[in-house]
Amino acid sequence: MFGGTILFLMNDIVRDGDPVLRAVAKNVEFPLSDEDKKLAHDMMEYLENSQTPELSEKYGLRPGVGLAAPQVGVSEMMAAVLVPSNDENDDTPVFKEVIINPVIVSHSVQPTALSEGEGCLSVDKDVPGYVVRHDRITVRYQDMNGEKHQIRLRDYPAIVCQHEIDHLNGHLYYDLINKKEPFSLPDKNTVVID
Ligand code: NB4
Ligand code: NI
Repeated sequence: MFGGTILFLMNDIVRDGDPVLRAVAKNVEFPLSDEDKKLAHDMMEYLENSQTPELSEKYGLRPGVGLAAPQVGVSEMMAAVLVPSNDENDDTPVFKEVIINPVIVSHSVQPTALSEGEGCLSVDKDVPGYVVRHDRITVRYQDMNGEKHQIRLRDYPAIVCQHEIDHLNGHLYYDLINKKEPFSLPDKNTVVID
């Protein structure tokens, strides 16, 4: 009825405490190996499945808009991002890409944070607080075909990409939460996104 085979389940997601989440991932070489191609497709399929209510419910998938290779135990610079459309009359995603070897080459001074804070498929506990990030970023990455891209992202998609790129460098979202005052915003110009 919905989609094909389920590739990754919650059981496959590495949880906080596993050293792979704290390692700096290895650069990926091109052409992609068959294993890496499958990994890229499987990660994107997890996101698609997890955003399909019937499937996320049936298989107990936590919904996700991003997934980084270290989260499935592979220490490589690869992450899937699927930011769905916010227009009910158009289901074209805002951003859908497997980003490989991504680097943030420049960013705004202006900070941003999600009003509800962040969650992570690899972190079972809830850590409340603002995760302050760059509001606008320029990211250089390669796609699955090895084509090089340099794109600008802002607000929500920029936050998602920063969360994923952080994973590739061994960082978790709660590292960025102010321990004493989790909901303080030192910069008055922070864009808070609902
Ligand atoms: C990555 C995100 C955490 C904050 C913001 C949000 C969800 C994740 C983690 C920034 C990146 C996964 C990867 C959501 C979610 C909104 C869109 C579409 C329909 C449900 C879905 C729910 F699921 N975070 N989960 N966490 N991560 N928005 N949405 N909705 O995606 O750990 O490293 O399906
Ligand atoms: Ni995460």
